[in-house]
Amino acid sequence: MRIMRSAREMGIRTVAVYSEADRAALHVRYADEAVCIGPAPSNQSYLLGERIIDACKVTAAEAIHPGYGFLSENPAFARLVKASGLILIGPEPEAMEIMGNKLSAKAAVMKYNIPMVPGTEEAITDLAEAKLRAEEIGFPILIKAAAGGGGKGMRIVTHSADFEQQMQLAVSEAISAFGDGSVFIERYVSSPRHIEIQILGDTHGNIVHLFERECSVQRRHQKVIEEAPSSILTEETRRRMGQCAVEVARSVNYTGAGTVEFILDEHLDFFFLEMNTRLQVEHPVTEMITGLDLVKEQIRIARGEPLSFRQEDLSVNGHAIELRVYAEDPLNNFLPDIGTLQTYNIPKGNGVRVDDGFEQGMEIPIYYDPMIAKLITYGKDRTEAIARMIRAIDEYDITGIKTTLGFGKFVMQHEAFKSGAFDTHFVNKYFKADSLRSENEEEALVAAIAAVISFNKQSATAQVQQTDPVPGNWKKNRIKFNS
Ligand code: MV4
Repeated sequence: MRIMRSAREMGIRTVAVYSEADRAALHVRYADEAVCIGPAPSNQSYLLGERIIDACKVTAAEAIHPGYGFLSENPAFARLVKASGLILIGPEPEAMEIMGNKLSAKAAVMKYNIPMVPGTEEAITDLAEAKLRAEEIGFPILIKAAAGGGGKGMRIVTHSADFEQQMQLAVSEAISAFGDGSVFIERYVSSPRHIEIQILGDTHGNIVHLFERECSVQRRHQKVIEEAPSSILTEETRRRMGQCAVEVARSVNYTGAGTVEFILDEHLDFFFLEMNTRLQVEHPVTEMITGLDLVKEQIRIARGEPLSFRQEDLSVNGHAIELRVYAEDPLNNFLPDIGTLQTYNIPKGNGVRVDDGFEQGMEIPIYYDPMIAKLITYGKDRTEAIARMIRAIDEYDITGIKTTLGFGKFVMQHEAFKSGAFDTHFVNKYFKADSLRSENEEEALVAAIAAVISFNKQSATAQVQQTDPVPGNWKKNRIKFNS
């Protein structure tokens, strides 16, 4: 839906591909044409590149936007698209391939002066040698899988004595997850912030950055809240990180939209980690603060057009926050919750954007990612964006499935989030299921009171009186009643 909307504004006709589970999906109805590419499991549909190429042939489609998941970072698919005479709206397969491996990514940027966490430059082949290197770096160290993603194959080693055992575990995890047992080590940055820079490169050698996104609020490597700009960066650090990101992109002649991922330590020193060679889920916050449409930019780049702006033309305007709304139960260890959207009403009004693909009455399928929507708010500053997010969460009306909306409100109201003093440990450090239970109980109490009042209305004695009201926070206001 997100991608087709931009295509439509550009006068481009679209073809949706869908699995049997998605027959009734909104994107199927929105597209000019739609082609079924197989059964529900993604390895029998959305992950089959050949089926997507076939869908292009039968509809005479000219280009493919690979989205944010599935085949979007798959160099073999990118090559297949090219070999079929089609255009992939994304980078060249070579850039995808290099950045798809953390070690080759680090090697590619080595000749540029990019700060990196001290560690081994090649895959570990000799345990004894690696242990010596770990002792040089100093514990704790982090073992990472070169082919890794989503935190898989990562192991922290606190003591030298655990090194061999943790290495073996990391290698076997990497083999089973990626079919590639290459691992390397780095100094472990214990409480980092995750900050990433959006870049755009055209096919004429122009590369710009679109500032940063702060993505530190995550749970088990699944991002929950993203914002732009980061509340912690100074103008100087922002400029230096942006410049580094442009150089990282330049090291692989990057074309299209991409994201350069950094961690920031407690001294605000930053280190390059990896590059994501796709448009990311959290791109809307960058769109809000720059005024650009990143999908349109991707399409223009794929057509061979030069960027229509230079770095000096870009600036940060206001503040945007995105909450990922997952069909998960925060009270039950974020277990995915499937079912029917019995009620589904989205928030509206000034500064609110909802990117979703569901309507009231639809089923949430079990087959795919549990993220059902993204709620994005924009404000003149961070305080306004937060207040607007809380207002929008309160307006969002979803029944039939459990969601992470209440969890999002918990984060927005937390002192550490409000003050900007948080890192990647925010959720583990501050969130307990009890943090939400009290709010739920309060809502239940309000509902019970409302029922009593309504029941007693005919006797005309019911009175509701709020004491000490807090504007926009009515659920927290104490209610006195007599009936
Ligand atoms: C790190 C790190 C600390 N030190 N590298 C996690 C996923 C992958 N993209 C890189 N990750 C990390 N690499 C060093 N040397 C901590 C993390 C990390 C993390 C990074 C970004 C966002 C969330 C995270 C959660 C846990 C660990």
